[in-house]
Amino acid sequence: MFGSLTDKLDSAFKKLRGKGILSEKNIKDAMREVRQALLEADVNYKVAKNFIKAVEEQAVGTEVLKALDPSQQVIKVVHDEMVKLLGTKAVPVAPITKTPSVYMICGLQGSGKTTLSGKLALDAKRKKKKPLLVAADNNRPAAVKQLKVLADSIQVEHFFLEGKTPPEICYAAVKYAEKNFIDLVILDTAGRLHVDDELMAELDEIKQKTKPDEILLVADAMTGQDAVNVAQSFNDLLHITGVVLSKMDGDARGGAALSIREVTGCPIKLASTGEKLSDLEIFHPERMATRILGMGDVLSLVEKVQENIDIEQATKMQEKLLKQKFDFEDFLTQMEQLKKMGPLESILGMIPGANKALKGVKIDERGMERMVAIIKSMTTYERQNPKVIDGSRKKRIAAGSGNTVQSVNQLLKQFFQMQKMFGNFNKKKMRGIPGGMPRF
Ligand SMILES: Nc1nc2c(ncn2[C@@H]2O[C@H](COP(=O)(O)OP(=O)(O)O)[C@@H](O)[C@H]2O)c(=O)[nH]1
Ligand SMILES: [Mg+2]
Repeated sequence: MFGSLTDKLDSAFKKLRGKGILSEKNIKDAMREVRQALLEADVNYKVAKNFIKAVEEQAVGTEVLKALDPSQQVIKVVHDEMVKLLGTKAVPVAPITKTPSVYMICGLQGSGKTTLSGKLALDAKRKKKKPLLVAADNNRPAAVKQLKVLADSIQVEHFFLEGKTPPEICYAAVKYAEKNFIDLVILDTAGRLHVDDELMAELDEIKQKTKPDEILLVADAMTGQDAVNVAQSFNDLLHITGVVLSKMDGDARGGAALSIREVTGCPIKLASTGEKLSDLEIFHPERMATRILGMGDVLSLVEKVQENIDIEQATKMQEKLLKQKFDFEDFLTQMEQLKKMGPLESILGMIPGANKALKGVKIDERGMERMVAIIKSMTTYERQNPKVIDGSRKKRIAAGSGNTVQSVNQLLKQFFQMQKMFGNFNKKKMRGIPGGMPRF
C-alpha cells in the first residue's frame, strides 16, 4: 500500500537527518520534495499545496529539541497534518440498531460495491446480526448472480425481484425485512462506467423510498484523483454519508486517500483491502498516516491478530509446543488461522521495518499451500504420530497430494527440527513464544 509514496517521503526526510538545526532553508528543501511526492501520488493539487503550507509554518516555528533528530520532528509535524487531512478520528458506520437498518452502497461499475456488500454482510453476521443482500440492479443478470453467489457463500439471505425496477426492488426489500426480523438491509445498487443523470435519478429514488441510515460511496483507491471526482459528483447529488476506499491492497498511490475527505468533506469510514470477504478495515486516520509514513501499523496488526487468532487455542498450542506434543493436526490449525488473516505480504507490511527489510522478498504462499496439501493427505493417525511415516506412507502421501516424496521429506524434516527447537526452549525453561506460532 502506497509503497512509492512512502519511499519518496522517506528520502525527503533523510536529507534532514543529522542536521544540527532546522533552518528555514532545509525545511523548505525537504518540503519541496514532499510536495513532489504527494503530486506524484496523485494528491489533489490544492490539497498538497495547503498541506505543505501548514507543515512549513509549524516546522519553522518549532524549537529544535536536543534529544531529537530534526528529521524526526518534521516527520511528527507531517504525520499530524496528515492525520488531519485524513479526518483526525475514525468515523464508524451507523450502528445496526433498527429492524432493519439500511445501508445503500453506490459507486461506479467495478469500484467494488458488490464485494463491499458481501463484506458488510459477513461483518454483520459476525456481530450476530441478520443481514439481507439486495440486488438493486436489473440491468445486468450477471451482477444479480454475482451477489447471489456471494450471499450463498456466507449463508446470507439474498433478495431480488425479476422484472421490477431497482427502486421497487429496494422498497420491497425493506418491507420484506421489516416482516422477517432482518437487522440490516444492504442495497447493492447498479453502477455505470461514468456518472450519469439517469443513474443519479435512480439512486435518488432509492434513497427517497428506503431512507438509508448510510449511503456509502465506494471509491477505487487505485484511480487516484478520478476517485475524488466521482465522490464529489455522488455527494453533490446524493449527499453521501461516507466513503469506502476499495482496493487499498493494490497499487493504490495514496492520492485518493489523501484528497477525498478534504475535497468532499465526507468522512472515509472503511477501507477495503482485498478480494476476500474478511478484508475490510475501519479507516483510522492516525494509523493510515503512520502507514503512509512507513512507520508500520502495529495497532492494525494487533487488531487483525486478535480477530483471527483464537487466543485460548494459541495458548494451548504453545503448551503443546513446549511439551513437544505439537503434531500435524495442530500445525494445520495454525496454518489455517494464518491464512484467515489474509495474504502474508499484507500482514508483514504492517510491521514496522518489515516493509524495508522484506523489500523484494516474495513470501512463498504456494509453498504453504503445498504443505497444507501434504498434511491433508495424511491419515489422522499419521498426523498425530508423524514418526510412523515410513517410505511407503511417504509415497502414498506424495501421490495423494500431487507432490514428490522429496517435498514430503522436506516437510517432515522441518517439522522435526521445529519440534526439537521447541524442546530445547523448554529445557532452558524459556516461556512466552508470541502466540505460539511456529515459523517456517
Ligand atoms: N484487490 C482488491 N480487489 C477488489 C477489492 N474490492 C473489489 N475487488 C475486485 O474488483 C472487482 C470488481 O468488484 P465488484 O465488487 O464486482 O465491483 P462492483 O461492480 O462495484 O460491484 C472484482 O474483481 C473484485 O474482486 C479490494 O478491496 N481489493
Ligand atoms: Mg456489482
